[in-house]
Amino acid sequence: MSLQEKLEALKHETLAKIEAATDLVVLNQIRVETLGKKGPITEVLRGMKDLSAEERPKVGSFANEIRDALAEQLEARKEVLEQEAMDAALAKERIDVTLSGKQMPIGTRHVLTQIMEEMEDIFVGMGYQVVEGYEVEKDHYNFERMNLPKDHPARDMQDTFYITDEILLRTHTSPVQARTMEKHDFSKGPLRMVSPGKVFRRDTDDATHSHQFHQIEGLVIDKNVTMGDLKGTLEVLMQKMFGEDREIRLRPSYFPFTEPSVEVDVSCFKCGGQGCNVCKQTGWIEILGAGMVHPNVLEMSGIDSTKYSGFAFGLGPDRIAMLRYGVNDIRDFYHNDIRFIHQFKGE
Ligand code: FA5
Repeated sequence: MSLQEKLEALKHETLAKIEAATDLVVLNQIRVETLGKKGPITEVLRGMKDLSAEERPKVGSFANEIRDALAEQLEARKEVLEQEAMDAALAKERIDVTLSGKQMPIGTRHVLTQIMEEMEDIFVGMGYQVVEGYEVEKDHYNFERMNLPKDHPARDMQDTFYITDEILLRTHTSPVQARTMEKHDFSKGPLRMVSPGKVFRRDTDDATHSHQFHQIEGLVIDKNVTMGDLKGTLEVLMQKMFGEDREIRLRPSYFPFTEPSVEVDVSCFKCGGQGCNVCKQTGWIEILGAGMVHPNVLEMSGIDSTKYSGFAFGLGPDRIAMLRYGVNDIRDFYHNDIRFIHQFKGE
């Protein structure tokens, strides 16, 4: 076989290999094997020194032709394979933007938290500060500083979870009054505070009572604070919570820490006062306890009761939420049934 024939055969063989190559690694191997320094073409070119002067340029230019043709085919095939690799990668990474997204369940604030924050906002708008208290409290603040010494019969009004003789789960948010009063610097202005939070009583759970519930305590101390201020404040609160045409009425009551003490009713938002199942046919709904801070409570906190007076109130957000949303059983707030909770998505 002449050199030319050998080269011709090599060309055909290599072109077939190039055509058959399906990936870039194999293609590169073909290039190295055929056109590389140790490849057959280089070998032919190297052996030219043994050829006659006549044959040398012919074989030389033929070998170069074949080398160029193969290099061209290798390049062309490389482009095809690169394009195919790119297409395959794009197809694999393809994102279908029309697919619907995964729904992440989003939590909501509990309806009682929402109600309490709504009321806090109303008070902040009237210049009150929001104060946090302790759920585990001293008997001293929960009772004694609230004018309920150890043997006071009115302690029975709030059946208590004791931890030790002196430590208990607070039965109301009123101890925050005492803690705030003793710290307040009256030279800087009057005291206006609300304190929301959990309270605990050994009450038997039923539709309107829970052993754990919430209260919002309110306290204002200044010179010349009157019962009229208390009434006006609570009227604003109730109108914002239950509608502009709500009215309130005060009924005499008893709390050891206020004198006089009142129970506050709001005119029924459902029947407007005609009488219905929500207000038990009375036209009024009892909503909170309040009164003028007892002089003993002021004095025990180091406040001169001849100069200062104040009002206080304690309302139950659980009951307010029940009234507003028509919830018949307070225990629904605490069972954490997602079907119930999800009804109050808030804004
Ligand atoms: C008190 O706890 C007084 N500390 C309120 C107060 C503060 C009066 C400041 C004067 C001055 P009372 O026990 O009535 O009061 O409770 C207040 C409110 O808490 C009630 O009107 C009611 O809405 C709510 N409440 C009381 N017991 C329960 C209970 N077991 N479950 C749910 N809510 C309750």
